[in-house]
Order: sequence, then structure tokens, then C-alpha cells
Amino acid sequence: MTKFGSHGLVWSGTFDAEGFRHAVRKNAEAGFDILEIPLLDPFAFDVDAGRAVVEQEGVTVTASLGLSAATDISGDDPDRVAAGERLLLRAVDVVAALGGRYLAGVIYGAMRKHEAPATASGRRNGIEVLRRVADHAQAAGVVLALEVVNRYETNIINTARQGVVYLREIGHDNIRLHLDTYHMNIEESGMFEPFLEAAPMLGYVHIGESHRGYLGTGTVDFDATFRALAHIGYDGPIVFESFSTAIVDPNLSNTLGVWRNLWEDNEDLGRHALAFMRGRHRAVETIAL
Ligand code: FUD
Repeated sequence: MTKFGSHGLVWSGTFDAEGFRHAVRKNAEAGFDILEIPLLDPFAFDVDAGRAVVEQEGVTVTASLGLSAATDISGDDPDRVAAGERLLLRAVDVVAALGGRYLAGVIYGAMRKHEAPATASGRRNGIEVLRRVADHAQAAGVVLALEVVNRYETNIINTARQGVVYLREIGHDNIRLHLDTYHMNIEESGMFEPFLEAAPMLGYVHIGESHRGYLGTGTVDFDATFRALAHIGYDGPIVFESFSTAIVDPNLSNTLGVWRNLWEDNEDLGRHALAFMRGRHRAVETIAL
């Protein structure tokens, strides 16, 4: 059975014990099976409090993050590369402690606008770190999923095809691809073929609209998206992601350029998103039968 989730920033801008519990409850009330925790600073996350929330509320979590300039593992500054490796190892430990199975997002380099292409040596640094982090994750029962994002957020992988090449280069069976319809809508030539191309490596999917607001009110071709997911028999997490100035995490919101208020009522947004995704998902399943 396909599991649907939502990104934590739909519900809360903070992920201390109180913010986390609030997000978990709202996420469950809206009917989602999974909550994705934005784990940009895993050292600030209170693991004991987090574990208590998970046990009390009975939620399934995943986590995602984007590295910063100070933790860019795909650069040429050894201190930053080492800091990035420490951060990723800690993020894996947090996910494992919460009983989660996936660490996703821009975990292969700094999530920001780069002013130049990645260097060959920087790219190699990132790959070496990822292999070690993937070993550590594998031992902890956590899968890494590298998110393909648009050109303003990485200079490493902007398309599914580049993601496949990159994963082959890394050559680690505990690293999967993470595709996001918002980014695909900017960089890909369509929404069907990239999923087919990524199929054998696809481990995580974000469903986001072109303006990152209500699903179905922008330009993303969700019919093609869900047809492709059904066609390849994708059965991993499908997580709704949306951002508005109504809920702000100063770090993540500023990095992603969330300057517009696309919604106020996150309960309505979440319920709508789940119904929308389930509806498309069922429609293509019915056709496939
Ligand atoms: C970034 C993005 C996100 C990000 C994650 C961090 O544009 O799409 O998935 O990596 O939200 O929590």
C-alpha cells in the first residue's frame, strides 16, 4: 500500500518537542501516514524528546535536509567537507533513533545558488563522503535518497538523468534517487520519462506544485506524474511538500525563497493535498487494472 506523507513545514516552523508534536498531530488529523521532518540542523534536534513523541503518537517519520555552504561536502574546503560529513552522520543517527527509514533531500552538497559549476575534486569529495555515510546508514537501517533539484539550489544534479549518472558513479546500493515534481517542472522536458529513467533507483518522491502551493492550481502535469509512478510500480513514500509565509523556518524558508503567502489554512491545504494525491493515484491504478 502506498504511503502518503507531508513535509513538516506545512505544519510547524519549529521542531523542538512542542513543534514536533504539533506537526505530528496535525499531519495525522489530515490523514497522512508519514511526517517528513526538516532536519537541517540535526545537532539541535532533541532525540530523547523526539523519540518520546514518536512512541506516544505512533507516527512514521522520515527526514530531509539541505546542506549549507558551511557543510558543503561537494566543495574543495576540507573543513566544510568534514563538517558536512559530521552533520550527515548525525542526521542518520537521529532518523534511526526515531525509527525512520529515509534521509532525503539535498544531502550531497550545499542547497543554494552556486556561482560556478562544481569542480571535479569537489564532486569527488562529495561522493567519498556519501559512500561512508551510506555505509553508516545501512548499518542503522536508514536509506539515503538524493533529491534532484533545480539549478538555483544545486550545481550537482538538476535532472533525473544526471541523478542516475551520479548514483552510478557513487555505486552504493544504499543510496536512492529522490524526485520532486516542483523541481522537475523547472528542469525536465516532461513528467513521464524522467520517472521511467530513474525507476530502478527511485526511492523517494515529493509532490509539489509549480508555485509550491495548492496542488492542481499550478502548471505541474500530475496526470503524467501519477501515470508514470503507476507504470513503474513505485511503492515508496509519496510526500506532499508546500511552503508559504504562513509557516516560516527562517533557515529553510529563506534558502528556498519563500516570499509569498500561498495559503493560510494548513488544515485545508493538507486535506486537499491528500485527497488530490489519492485521487490521481487511484485513477491510474484503476486504468492499469
Ligand atoms: C528544496 C526542496 C526540499 C528540501 C527539504 C528540506 O527545494 O525541495 O525537499 O530539500 O525540504 O527539508
